[in-house]
Amino acid sequence: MIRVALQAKGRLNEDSLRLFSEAGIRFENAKRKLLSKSEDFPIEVLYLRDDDIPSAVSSGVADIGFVGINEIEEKGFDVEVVHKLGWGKCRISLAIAKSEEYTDISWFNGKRVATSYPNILKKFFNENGIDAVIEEIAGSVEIAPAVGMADAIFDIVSSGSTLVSNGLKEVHTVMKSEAALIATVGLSGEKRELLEQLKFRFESVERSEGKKYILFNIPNDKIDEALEIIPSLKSPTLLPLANKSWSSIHAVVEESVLWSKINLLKGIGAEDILVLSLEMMVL
Ligand code: PRT
Ligand code: ZN
Repeated sequence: MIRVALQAKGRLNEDSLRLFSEAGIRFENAKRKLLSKSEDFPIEVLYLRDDDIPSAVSSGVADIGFVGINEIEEKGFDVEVVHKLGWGKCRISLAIAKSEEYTDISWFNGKRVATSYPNILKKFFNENGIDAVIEEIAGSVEIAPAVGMADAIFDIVSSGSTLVSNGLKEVHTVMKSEAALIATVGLSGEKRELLEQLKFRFESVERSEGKKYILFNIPNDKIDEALEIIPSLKSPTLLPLANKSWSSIHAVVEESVLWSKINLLKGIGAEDILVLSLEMMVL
């Protein structure tokens, strides 16, 4: 049995549960219980605030967890980052009032900066020789300059629209973050084996993202041209049809180029083109 810590509610909760579900693992009463098991895999889930996940995994209360890299950096707990998940992407940036003239990082000397990430900011200021006052606040950081609590903020940004609507501008990105699968350092035996199985499933799901499965029929003398149009990860599948002068080709194609490939295939006489969604690519 392995125990995973997931965010109880918030930005990472849904994507975390979706990834487990796509990997064939659902949890009982996912919304109601703080600790719930799965019938599909020897795993139980512990729902926590994201701030508490690094310490839970570091201490072994949970064996693994999904959390933003920003929380790991801020809390400073020792954990193994097993796999970056590619979602929950954001940056942590310094922002100041739009009306202020910004020169360079030395602007922050002698200023007060409000943040919920004091440790990351302290380290950044130390490394850059900046002498500023850090005001730690738990939330509503972006309002601090307008109410006179601080001259600037250091906070998470993704689209940037929260900054704009509070009359702020982003002037320096200190770190980039995304969600990651983390584990207790030195996890071994059965738990390590289960972690490897999970990682294998997650990677199979991720590999299929942005890809479609395409099938079409093509006259035999056009097979070579068709194969040039759809370079495949592996050799595409080529099947004979009842009509002996035609064949069927099956392949995996990047979604971003799907329509241009379909046009090219139609141009060389492909027919009965079917596009299917792809759930997993287990290599
Ligand atoms: O209750 P709990 O403590 O678990 O949740 P929380 O409120 O601390 O965290 P939550 O759910 O807001 O975010 C969880 C994680 O998602 C963060 O630790 C980041 O790793 C990641 N993440 C990704 C973000 C954002 N994008 C993001 N945009 N976390 C917060 N934001 C905030 C941002 O600070 C701003 O106030 O969302 C607002 C909108 O951002 P803009 O730039 O798109 O306007
Ligand atoms: Zn939090």
